Amino acid sequence: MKFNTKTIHGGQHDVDPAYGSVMPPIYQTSTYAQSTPGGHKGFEYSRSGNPTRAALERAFASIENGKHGLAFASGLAAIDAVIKLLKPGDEVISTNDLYGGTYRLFTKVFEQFGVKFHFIGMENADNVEKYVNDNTRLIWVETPTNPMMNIIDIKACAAVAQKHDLLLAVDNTFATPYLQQPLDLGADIVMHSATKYLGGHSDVVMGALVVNDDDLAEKLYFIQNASGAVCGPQDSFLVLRGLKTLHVRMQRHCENGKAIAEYLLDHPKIEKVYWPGFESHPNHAIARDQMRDFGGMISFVTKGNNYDEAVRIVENLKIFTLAESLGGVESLAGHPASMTHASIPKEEREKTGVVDALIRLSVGIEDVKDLIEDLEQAIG
Ligand code: P1T
Repeated sequence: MKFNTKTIHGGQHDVDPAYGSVMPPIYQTSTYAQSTPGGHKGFEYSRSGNPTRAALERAFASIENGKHGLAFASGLAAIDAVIKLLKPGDEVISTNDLYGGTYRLFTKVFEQFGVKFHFIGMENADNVEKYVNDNTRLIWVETPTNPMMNIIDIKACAAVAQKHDLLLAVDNTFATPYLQQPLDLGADIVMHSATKYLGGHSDVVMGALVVNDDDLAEKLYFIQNASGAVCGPQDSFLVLRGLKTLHVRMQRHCENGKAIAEYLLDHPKIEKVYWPGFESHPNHAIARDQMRDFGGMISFVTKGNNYDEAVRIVENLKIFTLAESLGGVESLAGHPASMTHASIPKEEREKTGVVDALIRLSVGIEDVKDLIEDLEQAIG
């Protein structure tokens, strides 16, 4: 089955044996009647499993070309489950440019349980191997990175992971499986904030994991059930509905993203535009190799690198909404230093380019002429 068919039909066979409804019913129930202790029809309690969530988990697995999908209450809950595979003393090599909440979870929650994180630049994958030692268990990759749009070579990281018997997890939130499928490139775990492009309509907070390996799936399922950060049936339904248009939404996000990146690049008041579709992007060749297109996420800095100017621009936007999050049909603008990445100490974030004047755009699927006009009037 091709990707554009999988978004609609993947894992959706036989979703309603009772009446044949085309969309899976929302099983709004916490529990299931048993005829005798243990005598149930596959579901016993909705933390452990729910038919609507199960339909979504099959869809997640299908679009990421994986065998097992797991849905969580948020993207961070999904990441939390991955790190719970580790033990005190274990070490993780993570990209140093990543979502601020992921950094906060790693440093403020898991470091106190004795897991050690190395935050390193991964634009050159050779750098990764230098940090491998006997305690290393996991490589954590986000690509494109949030918000600097760095591109990390997934195949090269997979080679390091295989050589040293490590797990490779890829946060595929920015790219989505429409643009890249990390399991096919050698990753062991794909993670999503399904809050973003997978849901696609800014109405649900959710996370996802997809894996191929049966043992790994069993361990993650154990953690999902034992820790309990599952999503509800209503949210599962909404994300399933969102998924069905992922490919058409992504096509338009990419077209609009390209037009806006090029508009910003030519703008006399803009100093620097971060978007992997430019040939001048340092890892454009890798992006071209591992991605199908370049997406609708763009970051930029105005000339003079001025905080007040950045704030003035995001406040003046009328169609772009100033808000956290990304990946919905509507365009959003964010100020990472004070919003999504405020939990990273200033000196750490500035090392990776998250300066006070940085603005991040999630380009939506509106008419691109309106979006450019909006940027024009806001930048001035
Ligand atoms: O918000 P949540 O669903 O828990 O997902 C966390 C997360 C994980 N990974 C990436 C790459 C993300 O971008 C996020 C959430 N990001 C934002 C809310 C944001 O505005 O960047």
